[in-house]
Amino acid sequence: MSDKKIYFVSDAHFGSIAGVPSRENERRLVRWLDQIRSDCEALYLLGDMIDFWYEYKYLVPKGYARFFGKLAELTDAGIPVCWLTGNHDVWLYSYVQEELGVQVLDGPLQISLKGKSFFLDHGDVLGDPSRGTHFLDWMFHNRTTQWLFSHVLPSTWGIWLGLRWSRHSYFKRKKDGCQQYLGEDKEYLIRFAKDYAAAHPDSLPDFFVFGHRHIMLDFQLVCRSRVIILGDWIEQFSYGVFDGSDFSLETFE
Ligand SMILES: [Mn+2]
Repeated sequence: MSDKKIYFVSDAHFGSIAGVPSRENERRLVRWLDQIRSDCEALYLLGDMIDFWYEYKYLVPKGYARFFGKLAELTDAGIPVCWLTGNHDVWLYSYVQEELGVQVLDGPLQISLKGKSFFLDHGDVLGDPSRGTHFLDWMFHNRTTQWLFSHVLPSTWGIWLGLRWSRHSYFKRKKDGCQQYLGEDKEYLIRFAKDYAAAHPDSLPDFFVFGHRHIMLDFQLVCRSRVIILGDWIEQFSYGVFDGSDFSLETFE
């Protein structure tokens, strides 16, 4: 087995208009990708890398040139990059696949990596009992709503609305004070993993890896299964790395 590693990162929210230094964060991510490149076997982006992405048939949003260029460089060098969509970048249709060679998937993804089993997802819906969350998820993935958004709303309004919505959710998160770990009974993703473990005792993944919560968490679910939440690339600059035997959460710079 190769001694290269699998890397995981999520929630950079590039392009945010909530007053975060997005360009600086983007440069930092590119430096990180440069650093891991030589021992990176595969890279998993677990969603919300972009604060609001919507692509039209002939148009994509401005920005992200350094980030996208670096992804293209990795895939050109034969390093697989997989992007699991989050709730802010649901609408990655074909552009990054065709232009950057990045595989785009809607999670959850169950996959074996270097001999261990992984359950990967952005984590915005799993375990969340709120009807609002499920309704939004349904609406975001609905073909008709997508068609209306693409063809009826002018692109300027569409992107403006999206960025405003994203900024609203950024400040709501701050106001609600849910940037901290809420405890295993209140964290939806841990609750989801517990239910999953109870329902699938024979096919329990070694690692559940999620984004979305913007907290760094490494939680021992049962003796041979852990729940990892990756943190973010806004304030924590955290990532996950799996070397074939152990998974660790680290921070960059
Ligand atoms: Mn999210």
